[in-house]
Amino acid sequence: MKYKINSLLSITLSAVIFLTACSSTKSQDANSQTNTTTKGFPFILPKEKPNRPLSRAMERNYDNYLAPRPEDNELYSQFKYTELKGFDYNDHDGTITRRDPSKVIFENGKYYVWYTYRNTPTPPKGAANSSETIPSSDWDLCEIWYATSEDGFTWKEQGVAVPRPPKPNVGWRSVSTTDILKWKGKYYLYYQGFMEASGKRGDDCPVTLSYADSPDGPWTATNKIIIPNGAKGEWDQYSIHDPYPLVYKDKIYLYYKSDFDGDPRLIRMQGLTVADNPLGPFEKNPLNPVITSGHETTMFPFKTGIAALVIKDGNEHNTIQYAEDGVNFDIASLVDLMPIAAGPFVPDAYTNTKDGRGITWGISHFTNATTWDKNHSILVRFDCDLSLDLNDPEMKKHHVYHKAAEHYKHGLSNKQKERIKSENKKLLKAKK
Ligand code: AAL
Repeated sequence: MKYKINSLLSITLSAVIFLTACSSTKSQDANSQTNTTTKGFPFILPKEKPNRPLSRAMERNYDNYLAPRPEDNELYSQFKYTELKGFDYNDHDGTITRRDPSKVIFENGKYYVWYTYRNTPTPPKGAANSSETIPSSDWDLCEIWYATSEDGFTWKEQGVAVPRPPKPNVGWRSVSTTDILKWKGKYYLYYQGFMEASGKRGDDCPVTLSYADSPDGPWTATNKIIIPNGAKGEWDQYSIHDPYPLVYKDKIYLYYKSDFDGDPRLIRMQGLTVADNPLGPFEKNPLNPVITSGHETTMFPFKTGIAALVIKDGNEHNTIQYAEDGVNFDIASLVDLMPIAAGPFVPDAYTNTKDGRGITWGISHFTNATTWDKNHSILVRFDCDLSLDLNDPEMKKHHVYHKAAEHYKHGLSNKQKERIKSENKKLLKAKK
């Protein structure tokens, strides 16, 4: 009996001990679980998305960019600028402009760039004051000129590539904003062809084309509209700007921009049109506009897709975007001080690559280079690291530092100062 009682006691004791042990392991487990879930976000930013609850912003930081840190993001870069040598601007009196450069290409042992060139008796005077010789805008009464260089810094201007054709051919009023395509050993310049002074209604034009066997010309004008404006009521009914061809998926992928929605609500977005032949027919993508922001077009093959610099204007300005299919773009990075109207050197622009390597430099422009009454633009070189083959930590710094003087240049207008004065007055009056 004694034995029975003892063994009963010992069984009960073991059970109690076992149960206590179990419950304490359980609570230890629970504690350690609580500890990991409530522990703060790690001090060292994880390279991979951590398996823990994340804020929407942190989800985005891992899902939307090529890397969680800008310096590891191949589509993030700073932009550095260098004044070009070799171009004369008539003491910057506004009578000579060079703007909207093409992509840079390397042929015959040198770099080539084409651009809008204006040489007029006066600076632009607006549509109302324009005439056969007085330009309405900086890109009115222009020709397409080109220059060559061995280092990309010092350029030798070679003169006209595409002059204005005689009236009434497309572009008789002005030819501007060109870009180059190399296709099956021939060269094609796409450009805006104006049939009236820019600014009469808006900045209205279609795109036309000249072709040549050599980048030095001679260029044969098609005198035809190659990329037509959209039908009445469509977003691109008035303007096809900034034609920008690439060879992608065995075809010519030509991106462009249009101004729409009417003045003063003007909006600028970008579209895509595709052809098998440089002379067309081009078929506009049914999803156009494919980029909802930006101003001039700047794209390059990147990995298996297409990357785009989305510069001024729109909700997504100051971004670099990427489309795996060349059509559906996502924001890949947010950047500062972007090159305006950038024409990059894109070695694989026409190789039909499925392994785009990116860009490291190009030519862009600064508009209103001095003052509005001497309005003209100048070409400039930009450098960056948007390349899979370069790793330049200086280009990957996280922000651009501006001196106070730069900020003060963007001061309040008189109208804004007046508004603030009257708001202060109202507050003071209410207090009395
Ligand atoms: C540029 C470009 C097109 C416009 C005008 C000249 O920045 O977008 O070329 O027509 O401005």
